[in-house]
Amino acid sequence: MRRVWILVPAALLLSACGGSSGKSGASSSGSGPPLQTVSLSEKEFSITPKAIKVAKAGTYTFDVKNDGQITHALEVEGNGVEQKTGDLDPGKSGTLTVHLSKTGSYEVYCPIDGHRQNGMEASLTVGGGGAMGGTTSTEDHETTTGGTTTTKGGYGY
Ligand SMILES: [Cu+2]
Repeated sequence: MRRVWILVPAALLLSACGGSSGKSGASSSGSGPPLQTVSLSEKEFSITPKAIKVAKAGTYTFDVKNDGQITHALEVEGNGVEQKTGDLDPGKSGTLTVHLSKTGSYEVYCPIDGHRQNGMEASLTVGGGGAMGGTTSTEDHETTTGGTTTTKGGYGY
């Protein structure tokens, strides 16, 4: 009857090893606390950074500062989302908490008349969630020298 004593612990060990394979990723969806705060700067007429990327869908807070001389605001739009700050006087900051429930592209722009057409827009990309080590690259914006905006593409006034 010694065999029983040997077999039982062996069986326990086997089941202990094989049983706990693979965590089922409990993805907490819904509106939790913001995953990240994205800082933006606005002036005439640009939004910095021009390309915003976040790793996955979720709730994000946009912290926007008006570094310009006139009133600006910030709107985030796309995939069923449309939210904006109130008017931001020069030197003021505002925050906008947005639930980006879908991956894909969103538009970020200044909703004040004509500002977007003059260049106050940025792209926001929400990644697929599989990205390892969420890289928030806010470094790849072009360095535009000089304040003269000579990019008048449309003359439809
Ligand atoms: Cu503006």
